Amino acid sequence: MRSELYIDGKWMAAANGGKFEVINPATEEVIHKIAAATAEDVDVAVKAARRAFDKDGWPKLSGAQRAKYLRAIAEGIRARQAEIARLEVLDNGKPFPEAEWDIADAAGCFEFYAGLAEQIDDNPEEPIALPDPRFTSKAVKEPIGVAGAIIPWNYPLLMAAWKVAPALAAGCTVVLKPAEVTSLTALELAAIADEAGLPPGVLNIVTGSGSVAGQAIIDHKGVDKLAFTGSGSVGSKIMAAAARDIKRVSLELGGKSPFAVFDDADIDEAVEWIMFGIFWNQGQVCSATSRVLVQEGIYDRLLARLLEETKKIKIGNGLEEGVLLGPLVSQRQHEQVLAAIEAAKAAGATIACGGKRPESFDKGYYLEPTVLTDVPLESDAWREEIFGPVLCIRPFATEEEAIELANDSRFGLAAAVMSKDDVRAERVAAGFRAGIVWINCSQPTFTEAPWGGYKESGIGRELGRWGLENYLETKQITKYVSEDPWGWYIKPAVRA
Ligand code: TAP
Repeated sequence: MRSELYIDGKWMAAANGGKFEVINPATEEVIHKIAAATAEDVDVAVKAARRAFDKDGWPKLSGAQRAKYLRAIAEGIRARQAEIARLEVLDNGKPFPEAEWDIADAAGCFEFYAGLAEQIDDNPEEPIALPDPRFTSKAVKEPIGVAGAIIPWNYPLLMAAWKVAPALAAGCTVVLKPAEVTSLTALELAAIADEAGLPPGVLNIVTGSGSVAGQAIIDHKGVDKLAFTGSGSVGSKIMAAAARDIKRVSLELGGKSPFAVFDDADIDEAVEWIMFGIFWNQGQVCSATSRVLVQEGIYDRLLARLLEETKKIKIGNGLEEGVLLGPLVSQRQHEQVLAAIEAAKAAGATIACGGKRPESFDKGYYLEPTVLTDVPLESDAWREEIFGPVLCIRPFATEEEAIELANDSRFGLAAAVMSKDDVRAERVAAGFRAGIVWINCSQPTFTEAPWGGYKESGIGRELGRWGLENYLETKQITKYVSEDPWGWYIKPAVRA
């Protein structure tokens, strides 16, 4: 396990020697200590990233040259997939097969953006048709500069990949701060990038707290672009910092995503997707479909099946075979989710199953998968992100009511609909005010497709070509091509 900051191609301790503890959420044991970057360390990292961008020529490489590094990083991740997945389980708590899936996706993300980097070479400029024949014009894309990337703890390596891969493909250089509670795999990414020969300063990883290292990144004048995934409250601070310095900004924030199941849906299939939508990764998923709406005709039968299946979920250490639900990521998150369940009860909700720490565990941040019914529409449980394995479920009568309930939220990240009537499913999908809509499923995520939210769920889109655009500026180059030496502006005045 690595324990130092990775800055300018070198491993180093924090300037003041500070460290923070890494806790295994399954056992509550301290398993490691990692350097806690200070503002001084962040300054060194940003200056290295600036130099790599402004002087050392990373943005001047062809897309194909940058793609070689990205492909080498993808290969490096794949070569160590099981080992990195194990680290992710120790750090985050998720079941090992889920971690393996994440690590493979992270490698795939680097490969995908290698492909897009090569395409930049194929289409370096876009001609612009002008109404005046004395001029020609074209638009070219150029990297924004130094990107400050701040990521959360729910998909540690994958979230790093979602930001680092498109930024490097675009020609930006990066200072990345992983979440303090899950920094291990970001440091492995640095080691892999180093082995891949990535030039010094192109990727810098500063581990440490949000209030010190994160704040130093967002306040640094040498950073041109802020890319953030996490809570709305920190997202708002990041946007304020970006507004002050006119930095480019993209935000991927939370959600309270609905899943509407119509009474022509297959109940077993629906139950499977509902469970995937809320219990995967312990429900610590920004797009978790945490508000399920079920049409009255099948509500009772579906709820009964859901409770039956939910009670069968094997809870335990993510490294144990067959475990489907690991511990929550941290004591803080465990306390917050338990508090949200208590608040739901106080507001009048019924705990149909779960709702507490499983009795068989006296250590570890475990929580039973929880289903809440009778959740008042105005309660926090219905309206706010809980970010844990907690599902709210309620019946609806008509399509109009389902859409209205689904859209009655300050968030708009994702939404899902299930119906055998394709025309209706498409109509409901069109009616959802959300950036990601799933029909007859919940959560499948493809690197190729745009990811991001409406309303308070964020600004901008990650993944696909949209993810690359996040790190590019558009430059207009217009040329005067007329043979008339008098030009276009002066001539009328001279004539007069
Ligand atoms: P946040 O506080 O938003 O943390 C996300 C990242 O921002 C972490 O790296 C964090 O650093 C950093 N950060 C915190 N304060 C900062 C500041 N002033 N300047 C710059 N960076 C800063 O999320 P959390 O506290 O871990 O989780 C709280 C809630 O956020 C969750 O319950 C959930 O509702 C939501 N959440 C959403 C997502 C997604 S994917 N949308 C992911 C995680 C959490 P630290 O290392 O110090 O935390």
